[in-house]
Amino acid sequence: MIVASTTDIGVLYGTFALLRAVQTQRPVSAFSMKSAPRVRRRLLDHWDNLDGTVERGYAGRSLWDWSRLPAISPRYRDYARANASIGINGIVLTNVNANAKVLTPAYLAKVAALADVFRPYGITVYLTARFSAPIEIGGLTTADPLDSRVRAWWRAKIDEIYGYVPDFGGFLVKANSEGQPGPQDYHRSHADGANMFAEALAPHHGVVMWRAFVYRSALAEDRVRQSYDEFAPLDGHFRSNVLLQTKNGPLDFQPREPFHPLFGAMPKTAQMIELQITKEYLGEDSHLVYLAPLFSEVLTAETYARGPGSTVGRVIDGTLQGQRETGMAGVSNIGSDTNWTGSEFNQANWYAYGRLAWDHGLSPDSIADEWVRMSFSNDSTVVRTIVHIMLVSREAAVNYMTPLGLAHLMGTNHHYGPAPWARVTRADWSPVYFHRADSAGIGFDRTITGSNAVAQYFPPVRNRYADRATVPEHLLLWFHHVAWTDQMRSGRTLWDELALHYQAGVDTVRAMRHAWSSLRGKIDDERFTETERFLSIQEREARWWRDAVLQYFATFSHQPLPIGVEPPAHSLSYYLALRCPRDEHKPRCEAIP
Ligand code: GCV
Repeated sequence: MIVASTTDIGVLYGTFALLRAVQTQRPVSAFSMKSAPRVRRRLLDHWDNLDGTVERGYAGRSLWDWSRLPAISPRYRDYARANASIGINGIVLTNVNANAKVLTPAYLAKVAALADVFRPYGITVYLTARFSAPIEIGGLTTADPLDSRVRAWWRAKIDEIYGYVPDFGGFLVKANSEGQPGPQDYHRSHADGANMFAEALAPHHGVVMWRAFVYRSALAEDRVRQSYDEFAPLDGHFRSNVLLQTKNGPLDFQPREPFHPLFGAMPKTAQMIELQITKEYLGEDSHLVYLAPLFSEVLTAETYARGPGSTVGRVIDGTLQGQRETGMAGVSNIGSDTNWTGSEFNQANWYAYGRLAWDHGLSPDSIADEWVRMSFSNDSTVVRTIVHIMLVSREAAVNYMTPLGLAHLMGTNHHYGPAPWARVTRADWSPVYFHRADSAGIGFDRTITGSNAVAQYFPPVRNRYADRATVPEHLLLWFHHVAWTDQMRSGRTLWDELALHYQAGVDTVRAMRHAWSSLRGKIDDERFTETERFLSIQEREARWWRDAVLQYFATFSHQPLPIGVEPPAHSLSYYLALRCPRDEHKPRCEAIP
């Protein structure tokens, strides 16, 4: 058996591939494979804060123990090895809602200690840069990217960082988004901001990953238009070591969104995709939702930027438009839990992300098959059963949360559980802003008669989405406001179709639970019992979703539930009472009985 590569790290990856073949019981004697990653930077983005919390708590407590660092926990090495085994080669240690303190010498020494642990595994460290750091820790009165003192400050800071971490990867920046400071505070463009960092990083071969997730107050306009409107005109204005990091969809990591229209629309710009591994809007820890189908749906989506075959995957791997800098980022779901990710099945999403970052053409079922064999068993019944559960789980979540192109019906602070009735001061954070239900119908008109966001796509995608006759039904209400009694392709009314999707979501989770129960005794008790418990929560909460959403929409549609949909267990006022108080940020509000 020969494992060979042109680099040390390549040999490590090859060894992991061989181990994977052994663990999944492939015939090793005939084993021959050649593999190279399709994107260069395969990153995990931690949204971890310096106080040990993780953004909104989705990923538990942070793995990084900043108070003890530079002392090294053995878990850091295990973490690096696990990442290397799936080809991840970069870690952004800190939250995009950044804290400038991480750029001070005391923290840089801690960052250097982590970088030393990760380096042998081929993993480079990156940090988030707070745009206003020159003011907060630099004693300047401005952070204007065209001010020479500010530029000099960043140059010196970056030189200093490379003194601690000679192979530092660069910065990830969230600017002028959700209250974060940025170049627009000084009437400069995103390109001005990004290029300031890029210029200072270039001599060290570092990059800046500039996030395209921006939106202003959207009382009058459509929030999902804004990132494209802001960035598309800047194509060609970014330096070559800037990567524009764009979320998979134009809203915010929903159970289903169309792909982001910026993919393919900036041929002179290196574009990374940002996927969310942590399940912010998908039931967080307790819902079993395997995300490879979601990731793969967007990576294989046809943008038509250069005709057929212009998939999102080919935009970000540079083969479509010739970019040399390429990358993918996954928002990490890893915390300090013993099993890393809070639930066993969340590990599958970490695994799937790494495998797809290596090769975006891999199929969700082959990845699930590998993961189950390596994590549970090679027994064919166990593999078949668990892979099936995983593969149906994402569509189940779409069905019981936001079917037919609905989006953002979740509680406004915690993003857990249904709150289609919620309004908050910021209109574009409110479910009512997104679903637009009224007595006539439901859905956001993004065609020419509405916000016309559909025009941001290339033809023929644009035409397909704009036309009620051709829009895929799973995106219908994303692009159209549809009457409750309009006929769907099935011949049913929209109302009946919606209700049946919610019921299908509940039924699928029940079937997942049933299938799981057949595995008792075939896998270890600990993981069997944990998953059984989570699936029972998931089933109860799928019902919660179905009941709360349908009862609320029934107040507009005045339609009865179709045959086949179970009557709600509680009244609407009961569900309204479960709302979370405005200012609470906890991963879960009141659980329903
Ligand atoms: C890091 C969403 C999340 C925020 C997150 C933001 C982002 O709005 O709810 O918690 O902040 O996305 O991606 O920047």
